[in-house]
Amino acid sequence: MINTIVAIATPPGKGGVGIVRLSGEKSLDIAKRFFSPFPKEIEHGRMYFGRFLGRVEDTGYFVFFKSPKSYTGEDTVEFHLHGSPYILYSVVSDIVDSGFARLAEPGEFTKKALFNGKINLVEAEAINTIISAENQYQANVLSNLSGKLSGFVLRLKEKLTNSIAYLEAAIEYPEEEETSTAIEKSLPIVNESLKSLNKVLDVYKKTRYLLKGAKIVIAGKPNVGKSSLLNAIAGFERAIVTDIPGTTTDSIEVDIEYKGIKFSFVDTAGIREGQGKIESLGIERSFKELQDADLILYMFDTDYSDYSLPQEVRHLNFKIVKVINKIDLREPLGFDGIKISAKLNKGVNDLLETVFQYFSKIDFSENYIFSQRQYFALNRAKVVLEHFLTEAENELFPEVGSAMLNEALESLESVIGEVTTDSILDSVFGNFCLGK
Ligand SMILES: Nc1nc2c(ncn2[C@@H]2O[C@H](COP(=O)(O)OP(=O)(O)OP(=O)(O)O)[C@@H](O)[C@H]2O)c(=O)[nH]1
Ligand SMILES: [Mg+2]
Repeated sequence: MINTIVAIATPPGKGGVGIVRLSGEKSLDIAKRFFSPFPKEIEHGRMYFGRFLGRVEDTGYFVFFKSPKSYTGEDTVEFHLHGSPYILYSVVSDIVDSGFARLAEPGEFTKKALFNGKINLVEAEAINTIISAENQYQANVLSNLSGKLSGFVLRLKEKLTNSIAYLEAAIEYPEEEETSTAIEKSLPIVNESLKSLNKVLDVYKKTRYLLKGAKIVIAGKPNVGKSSLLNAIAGFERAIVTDIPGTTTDSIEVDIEYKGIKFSFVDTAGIREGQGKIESLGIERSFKELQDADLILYMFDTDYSDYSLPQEVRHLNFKIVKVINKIDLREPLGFDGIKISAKLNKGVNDLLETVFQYFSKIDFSENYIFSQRQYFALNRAKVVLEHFLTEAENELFPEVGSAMLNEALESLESVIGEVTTDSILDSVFGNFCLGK
């Protein structure tokens, strides 16, 4: 089994510099074999200038990082050559053909870092997210998040471990420790842990749009100008606009970036009753989009005098912004929302600004979670702790209580990778790219 791995670390395509990265015990031997002149004494982290002598020759640098002071924790070599895909591929082939190294799997460098204790699972996830950062938030904030989340989980773990200790003592020495006092003693700790978990989970629900983009759904009755607004936002005729009610029968999405946040605007079929099959299916889809929206723009036009929200969307009130369109036709009276003319592109910028303000008000410094996986693991811990509290109201034996808290502990450990399974690793490393 060949343990040394090699891959191109820079993105596919041409660039000024391209890096081929090696990790494993044979790294230095490979450098010795292909790089000339090869220095007599090698210093950790120093760049050496010379030539890579393979089927293609190229001038550049190589650098050696000695274990454990490298990204993966193993001996690592990087060749910094010219960023031509042809050169880099032939360098990798030369190295693989030498029999000293094999091609790395996607994410394998980071996986090695994880297994060698250089980083934890949360940090591995952060690396992948930072690599694919698409906006300011992801790039700036994520680098701090992994430390925050790990710290949060460790603090919580410590508290629960203390509680488990009380319960275990009551199980071991029932004569000294009253079983009911052991449960009572752990109640405030479980309560407090649950509170902090709830807070972190709630903030995630409000801020997850920063990772995947905020979904803004444009809804309303047929013909009010929803598709016209989508087109105004897109800056081109994305959706078909006609004066026939029921023109849009499917959801149409347009992605834009505004002040560093990604927004996906979704135009939907106008909501009305008793239509044909296609339109009804479209309307059903509109309702689905509404459920999934981070924010809803509910649109009226100046033909209407009743500006109340329909029954079906009223319960989503907290995230609805009312918009009235076609103000070029007449001035809406008594309307307490945003006034626009999609056709004349009037007020559309103010609308975008309002949408942006809605999201920028959310305080994401409180957010610790940045993947679904982390969310589900913490949520499982939360559910178990809630269960503990309800059971404790009746009668909870220390054995059962301890088993529950251990289950919560395990969920917490799975967040930072102290407990890992193949499915956890797959979910973290499944979308890594080569060379990372
Ligand atoms: N005067 C005026 N007409 C508008 C304005 N916005 C849209 N319209 C017109 O209103 C009609 C309907 O516009 P659409 O954008 O297709 O409306 P919709 O809400 O998408 O309609 P459905 O897809 O049927 O639900 C078209 O004839 C548009 O030209 C506006 O600001 N002013
Ligand atoms: Mg439409």
